Amino acid sequence: MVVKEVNFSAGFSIESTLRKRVALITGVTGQVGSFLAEFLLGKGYEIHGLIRRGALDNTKNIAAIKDKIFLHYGDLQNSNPLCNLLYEIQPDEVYNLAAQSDVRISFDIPEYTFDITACGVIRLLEAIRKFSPGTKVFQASSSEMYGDYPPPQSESTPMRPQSPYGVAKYAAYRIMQIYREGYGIFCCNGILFNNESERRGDNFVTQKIVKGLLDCKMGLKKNLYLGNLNAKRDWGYTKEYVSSMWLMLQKDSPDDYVIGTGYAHSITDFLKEVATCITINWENYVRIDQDLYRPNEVNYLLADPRKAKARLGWEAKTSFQELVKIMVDSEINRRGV
Ligand code: NAP
Ligand code: F7E
Repeated sequence: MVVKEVNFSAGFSIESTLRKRVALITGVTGQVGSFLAEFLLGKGYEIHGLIRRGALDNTKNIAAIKDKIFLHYGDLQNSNPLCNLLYEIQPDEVYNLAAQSDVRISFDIPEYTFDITACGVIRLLEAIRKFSPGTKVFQASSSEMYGDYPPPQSESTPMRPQSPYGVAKYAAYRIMQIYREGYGIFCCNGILFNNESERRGDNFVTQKIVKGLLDCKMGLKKNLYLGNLNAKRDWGYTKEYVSSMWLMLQKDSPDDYVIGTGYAHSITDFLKEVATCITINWENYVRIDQDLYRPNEVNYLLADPRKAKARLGWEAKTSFQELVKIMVDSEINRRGV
């Protein structure tokens, strides 16, 4: 077993310069995890991904890189495989992207959401503390933690989560800080505002609108049913967010950073932008379904990302209009129309 130093300030140890740096990504099959794996491969890392066994193949997002990374079956619900994995691979960096990430669904399965999204982080941190304490850890925290606290939201904004998902992410965020302060583990929270891409899951409103309006345009569907159109989100492009995660772990000391664009738009704005791209009158097709409203809504999320720019040199470059176009063009290409 390779024994590594616990040293926040020395950059890379001699031992780590002699071998490839090793990263473990949980949630590697998701939209963020797949972009991060590609990014780290480009930096020469040896990548290990934690993957759940499913009845159906869930590796669509990593199809192009599957042969270049090591996949390990496991689940954040289960400590033993996490402990074994940390002991065996002694990663330099762990990126925890695994979560029950759907806010709406967290109201239906709150207990499960908390178990994965909060307790899962405790399981992972315990495995790191016991078997690989020199490993640096990135946690995908969420702007959903701010809940109804008015915008803009920065690292010092109070958190008042409004969903089971938000509460679970807040618990995980605090646990990360406790392991940082209490055990000296290099723990960083990236407080990610909404980030989207051509790999976004179909349940989330951006992808639902892109695919739904295209279905209407092609005559495949008569209507697109949505909930609250007035909520505002700070939407950025996932592909460029992953470098911020890596940058956090390259700093001399661990810290928490807001990652977002600094611009917010409503769901209606998103509808209008997609409609412009594909030339359709969205109002003819969109219908409101009260069942798609949430028991509690988060109305307005807007990042204040100045700390990330000042300390990491990171800022979002893709505009709202460019993001929408990326998602629309990708879906049009996929359909071959
Ligand atoms: P996503 O596409 O839903 O990906 C979630 C990943 O977690 C998938 O790989 C999923 O695996 C895995 N996963 C779920 N439950 C698991 C479990 N019990 N054990 C192990 N793996 C499990 O989400 P994303 O958009 O990539 O987001 C990545 C992370 O960032 C999540 O933690 C999310 O909460 C957080 N976040 C995202 C945003 C955003 O706007 N995208 C903003 C703030 C924070 P399967 O393929 O098997 O389902
Ligand atoms: O909803 C409204 C909905 O599900 C955005 C996750 O990545 O970002 C994401 O969570 C807004 C909400 O994302 C529909 O009420 C209207 O106000 O796309 P969403 P989210 O809840 O913001 C945060 C930062 C994360 O951390 C999460 O992991 O859109 N909305 N009508 C709708 N939303 C959905 N899903 N479906 C609708 O029909």
